[in-house]
Amino acid sequence: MDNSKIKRYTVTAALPYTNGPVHIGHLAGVYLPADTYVRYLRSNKRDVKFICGSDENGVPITLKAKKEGVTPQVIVDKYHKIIGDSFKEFGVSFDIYHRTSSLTHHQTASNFFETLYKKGVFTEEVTEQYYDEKAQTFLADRYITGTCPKCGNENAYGDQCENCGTTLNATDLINPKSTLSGEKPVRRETKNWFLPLDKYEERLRTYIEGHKEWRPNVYGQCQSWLNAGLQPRAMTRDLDWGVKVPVKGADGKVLYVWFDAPIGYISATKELFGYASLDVWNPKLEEYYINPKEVEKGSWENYWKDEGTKLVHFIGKDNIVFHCIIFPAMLMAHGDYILADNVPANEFLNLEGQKISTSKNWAVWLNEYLKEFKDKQDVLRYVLTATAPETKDNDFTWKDFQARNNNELVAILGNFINRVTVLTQKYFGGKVPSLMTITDIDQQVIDELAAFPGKISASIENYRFREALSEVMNVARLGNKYLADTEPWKVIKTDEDRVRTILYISLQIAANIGILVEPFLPFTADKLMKMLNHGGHLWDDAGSINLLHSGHQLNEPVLLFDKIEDDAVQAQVDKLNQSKADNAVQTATEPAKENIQFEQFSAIDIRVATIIAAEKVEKTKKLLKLTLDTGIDQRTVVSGIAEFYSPEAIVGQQVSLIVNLAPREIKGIVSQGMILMSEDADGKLAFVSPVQKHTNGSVIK
Ligand code: B3M
Ligand code: ZN
Repeated sequence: MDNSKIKRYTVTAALPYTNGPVHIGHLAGVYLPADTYVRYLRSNKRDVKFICGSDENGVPITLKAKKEGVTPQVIVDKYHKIIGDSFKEFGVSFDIYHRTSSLTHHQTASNFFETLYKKGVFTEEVTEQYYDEKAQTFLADRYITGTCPKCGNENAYGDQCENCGTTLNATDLINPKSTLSGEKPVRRETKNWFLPLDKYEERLRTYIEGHKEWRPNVYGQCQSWLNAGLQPRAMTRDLDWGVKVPVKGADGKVLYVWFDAPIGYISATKELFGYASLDVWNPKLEEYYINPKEVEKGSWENYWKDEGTKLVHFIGKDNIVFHCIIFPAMLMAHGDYILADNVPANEFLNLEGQKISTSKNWAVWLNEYLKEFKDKQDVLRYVLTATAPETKDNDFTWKDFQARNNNELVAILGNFINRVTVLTQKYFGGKVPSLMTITDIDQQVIDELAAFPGKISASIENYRFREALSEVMNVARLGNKYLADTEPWKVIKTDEDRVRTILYISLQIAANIGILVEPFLPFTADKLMKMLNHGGHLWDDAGSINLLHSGHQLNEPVLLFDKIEDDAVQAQVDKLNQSKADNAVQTATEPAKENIQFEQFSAIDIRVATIIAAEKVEKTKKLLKLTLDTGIDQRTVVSGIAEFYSPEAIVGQQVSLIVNLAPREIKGIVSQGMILMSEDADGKLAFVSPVQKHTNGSVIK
């Protein structure tokens, strides 16, 4: 969008599902770039609203509630608070953090649907969906598991097999099973309302192709959706949690979560402007982000319906189609709204070489990080921006975290600020000295400094936050180099005026850093500005060497950053390894089998027996031929334990034997029974034996 036409900005960050806390992947992918962008705009005195909230509808929430045996409301209340707190603690400066369970949202989403319905936008279609007769409910995709037709994974979901990554329809699954009742679901007809995306294909193509400046990953994904041809998509679901479908005959149906969630941006904006009556304000929210008595003046509609508004959605790459195809189609169908000018979606952040996974607890949770690295929000903000997955997936490692803190924040940024402020205290009692004669080397530094704000602006406005942050660090590098070249600590012995100039210029560099670093590291900027006893400067002031006046008194220097020691990061690595170990156990453990009746169990005759002879079965690797004393008789059993036990070692060993298993012939030997073995995650076998010697023939029950 042409900069001169922009009157205001609406910046949204994806609404997190309230089915768990947020982790570093969320922060790196969405909330930090969005916050940096918005802070930069504010520093440029632009009119901007930064919108977010909790996504509290949809199956992810109901599944979590089922799992924990509580109502969805309990889940959303819990995580809305945890997530909101994390954002606040990390300085993510939303103008509002709203929630889609609010009345304002239900009304807004419902009205939006109704408008489209009345315009005749939707098509009604009756389709067959799986229905759980026992639980008396239609089953959303995630409530159905079964065998993946592609890879044979027995625990594939109705929408996706997490083993091979294939996208599935619930009806593709072999042996589908309801996760609610364990029953086999039946197909039943149900009516839903579909958004005919195909009808918007041409307009969407024009829209997308008008934005060739979008990131290649975003633009490319949109192209491939369009090229594949768009299909009508159901905008309603048979579910009892969410926004009710405001149409006759739609009992028991709610809006598809991806229909209502993006409307959540609009309802949050409405709420921000005091659209709702006071009794629906959420007291918890006000405490976070806004003062209810000072609702914004003006109209929310300007931020959504005026052509002079630049709308930007920050999201993760798995949300691209919803923000670039489906939501724009909804907005087009409605007719009153502007479309996004950019959708800077990030790729994924991995953790120590593996995909971040909530279910495997392979993550760094923000609420936990803050307990373990107190007051180090900006260290994480720094590392996550410096390694942001802007163009490809990236990896977060604790070693890199430590290295970037120690070698960059401490050694470059912290060191420069510390040197300047300490020297100023030492030589001039903490007062900004006067600028005396300017030499060539000074002028060069002054010129270089002046060029930074423009460069950094260009990077931020093009959503290249990594690049922008590395330029901010270059300002500190410039300062360090200037001090190293001019050596004020030596010159002080011979030429105090020269040192005045050097420190004057260095202090201006420090104050510039305070402005330029603020969008990225707000806590550090704050600390630095307090140290400089200064504030109120905005982006436009950057580049100048007149920010701190001669004679201005600084405050006592404090350290901006401190070193992170090996044991602190080792503790984090250990914690992850523990998750890995816990998971190995969980994933290797066979899923529990279905219940059996007691009669079925007692039909199995298990006895204590002693191995009295053992030999290898020829031409096999795994088999031993054993002779057993069962207390009833002596018999031969063939057992696949040769890789774990040598024949000599097990003579005399007591074991548990199923004595009434029908005889089977194995490699020409008749095996009469089966020895019970336990098998661990790695497939290792061990005897299951009485812990003290029992008479052969004793019954195991
Ligand atoms: N809650 C999906 C997610 O967390 C979804 C984003 C909604 S943005 C309107 O990945
Ligand atoms: Zn599969």
